[in-house]
Amino acid sequence: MNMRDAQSNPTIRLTDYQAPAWRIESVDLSFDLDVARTVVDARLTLRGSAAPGTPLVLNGEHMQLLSIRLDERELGPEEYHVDADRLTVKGVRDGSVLETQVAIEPAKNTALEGLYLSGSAESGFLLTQCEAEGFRRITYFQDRPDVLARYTVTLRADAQRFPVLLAGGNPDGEGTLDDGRHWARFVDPHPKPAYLFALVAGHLEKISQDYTTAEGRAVTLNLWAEADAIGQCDYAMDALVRSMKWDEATYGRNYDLDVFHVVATHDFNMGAMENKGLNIFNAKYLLADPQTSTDEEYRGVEAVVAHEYFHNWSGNRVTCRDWFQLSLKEGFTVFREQSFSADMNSQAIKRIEDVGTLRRRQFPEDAGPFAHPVRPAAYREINNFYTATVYEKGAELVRMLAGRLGEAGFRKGTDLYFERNDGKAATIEDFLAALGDANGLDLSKYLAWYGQAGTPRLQAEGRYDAQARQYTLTLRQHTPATPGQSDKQPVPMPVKTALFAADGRMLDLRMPGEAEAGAPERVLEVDGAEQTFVFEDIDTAPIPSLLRGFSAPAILECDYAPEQLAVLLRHDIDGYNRWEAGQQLASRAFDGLHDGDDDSALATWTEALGALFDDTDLDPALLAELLTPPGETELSERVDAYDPQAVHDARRRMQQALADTMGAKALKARYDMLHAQRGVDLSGPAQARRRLKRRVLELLCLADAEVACTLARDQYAQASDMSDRLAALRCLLRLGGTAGDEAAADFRQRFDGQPLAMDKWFASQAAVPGEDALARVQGLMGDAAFTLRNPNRVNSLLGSFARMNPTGFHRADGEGYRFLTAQLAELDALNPQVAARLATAFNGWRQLEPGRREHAHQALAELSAKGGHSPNLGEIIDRALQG
Ligand code: B3K
Ligand code: ZN
Repeated sequence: MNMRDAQSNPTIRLTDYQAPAWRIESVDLSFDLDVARTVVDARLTLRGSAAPGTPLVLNGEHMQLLSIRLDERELGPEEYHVDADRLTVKGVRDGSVLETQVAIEPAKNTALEGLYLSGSAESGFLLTQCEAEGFRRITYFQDRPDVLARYTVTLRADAQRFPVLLAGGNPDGEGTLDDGRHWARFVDPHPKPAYLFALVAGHLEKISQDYTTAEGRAVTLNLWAEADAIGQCDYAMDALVRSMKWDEATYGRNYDLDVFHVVATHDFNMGAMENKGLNIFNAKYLLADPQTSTDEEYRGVEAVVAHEYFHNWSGNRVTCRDWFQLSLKEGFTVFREQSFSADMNSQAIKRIEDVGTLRRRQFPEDAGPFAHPVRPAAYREINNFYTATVYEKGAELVRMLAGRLGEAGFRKGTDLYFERNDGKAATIEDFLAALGDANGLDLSKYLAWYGQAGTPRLQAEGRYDAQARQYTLTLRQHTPATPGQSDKQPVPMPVKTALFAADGRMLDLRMPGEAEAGAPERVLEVDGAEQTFVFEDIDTAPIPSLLRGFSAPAILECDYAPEQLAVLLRHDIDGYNRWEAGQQLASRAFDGLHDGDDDSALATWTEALGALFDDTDLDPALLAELLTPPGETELSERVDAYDPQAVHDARRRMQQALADTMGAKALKARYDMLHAQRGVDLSGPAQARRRLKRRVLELLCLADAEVACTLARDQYAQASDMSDRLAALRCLLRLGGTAGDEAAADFRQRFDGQPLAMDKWFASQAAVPGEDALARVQGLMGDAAFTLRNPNRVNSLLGSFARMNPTGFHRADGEGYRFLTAQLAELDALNPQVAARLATAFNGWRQLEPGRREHAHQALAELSAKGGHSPNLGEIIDRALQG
């Protein structure tokens, strides 16, 4: 067995890409599966015209080579070489067949990459995770996405211990063997890279459904889970069928195997994985039932099921040439998933949620030490680049392209992209070329977005000339420097624009050269550093509504008066921009409180919301979002020396003022009205009501704690679904006192042994603000249900503390930092991917006020000095310290 460490991981650069010297045409794998020791036989048929003598270099780690044969001949020691992370073979020709046999140890695999065990050695099941580079822990192979091979996989195992045997592809026979063992074979007709390989073996139950694709293929859909969870798969099945239909209708994409398996596990490093024909899901994104899942989690299941299914084309049929192109599949697939979710739910709310996620997760990334382009130029550990930038900002870039081409043009473009690149490993250039060629356009200027880190600033300045009845809008863009990339270019930015009068009227727009007024909403294309746009026949000083629908992933800087934002908040017909105006106004209110004692913007904000609160026609979900100011992380970006307590206090004052403006009586009346309509109902309107009810209860906690406490206790006790129960628990925990303790104790007992509910129990306590949080979290680590070996548990307790609880984590005495680095060191030895992700909580340390900054710096420096980290954690710490 061998280990890589941070020192042995060299930097990989996009500019160094070289096509492989050898290709692997087909691979025949056979597994003798067991928990402690699994033996893997691989038979690779090699192709290539490399210069004679060019050795074949295969990746392979954490395995023991038992035998090696080339073209049916056992190789002698001088004919091959085994290193810690590779196997080099001499004498390979076009058409050669290489056979290796290796042994691996799944039960010892705590990194959850390669073949590993979910659950206990006695009753758990075996599964694989190969993306990005896990296949090299299974057998010696060219573990890179541009090597596409045809797979035949045979699984053999004890029939009692592993009754279910699954691998990707179509089933190709099964049978029994001597001594209680059995076998099953699978053939995948579609060439695929190694990262899409998967197998699963163990005790699992399934639900099945027949599906016929639009092209007429009969497919069996199987969703698999352990016996105690199989009853929670129905919603995912429903979401899968809807996703398949949607992709047929929207992109003309059909499923392409006879069977599609999806398996749930509680032990998974991320959300889910799109392995060809055998998706594997973190249980959190597959299992759902009203008792243990919130409305938000239902929407999460729907989105992730769709996302992984959509990868079958955007990712699997067309894959990435190298990992720098990751956003080719991820950004595009996130965009596809966002469009699907918007179609299934509410367009405006989905957009608000997605932009919110981008701001909370991607903007800070772009502003911190780990800033990288959507197509990074270099990496040490690719797993560190499954980031909000590659995913969410990548999706925004595809959205801009889709907007530029229009619905029909974009569809023509994606059709051409899939047709040209089917069965191939493609690049971002291939994507832009196909979209452009299908529409007779050159889209290569969009490459600038892919290569440049940092969030562009869009400055807008309007000038109204009453005499000429002209409004002139000047738009300027610049992108601040990011580590290692100081010179930035202007990027093509579609700025969707409308103009409003002070009375809320949307103005007709006529631009120079137009005979008469046209659409009241225009897309202004800003390509250069500065551009000016003129609007004619404008009879009143207008208020510009810019970047409507968040038409480009930029930060808008426009000198609005608070009253102008209030007009947009009340009257804009674009639900997203209405919310955005409210967020801008709230941010101004925050500035006034944080930087001094100016509460003028605050009054404008609370008054505008007060009026909207009484508007019963408003979608309750939108109202809930309007009533929520930007979070502490977003607000922290507005201040120079970030003092988390000061930001928290200012935000709390805003919320208090809002609650006081509404008044306890009106809040309680609205709560009662919403609560009267409760019941297990997953429809959109019912979810929207629960969303608003939760927000109203939170505000009532500020307006009248006593009344709110009584309501929350009742809501907790009588809840028929998890959304209501968890919302009440969170309020009670924040109110403090015995009611919170009692509810937490009840929850602990009620959901004992139910992992997904327990995760919420840990998370909601870890997120309660204040200095006591650290002691609470330390106490919770002693709970019998806590373990560092389970990624969901780590994220729910430590992740919530470090990310969702700024006043707790950033304690002024630095104890929060020292606690986290101690956990990171321990976690890294078990699971480097999870440790590295958690460590990114330190990324913003340089923005902190001097006292905290020094503590954070010291904690990081001490962790770094300890050495011996995984490449994953090492890269994150080094970048944070280099800045
Ligand atoms: N492609 C996987 C993510 C793999 C992460 C590897 N560290 C899931 C997804 O994006 O669909
Ligand atoms: Zn994905």
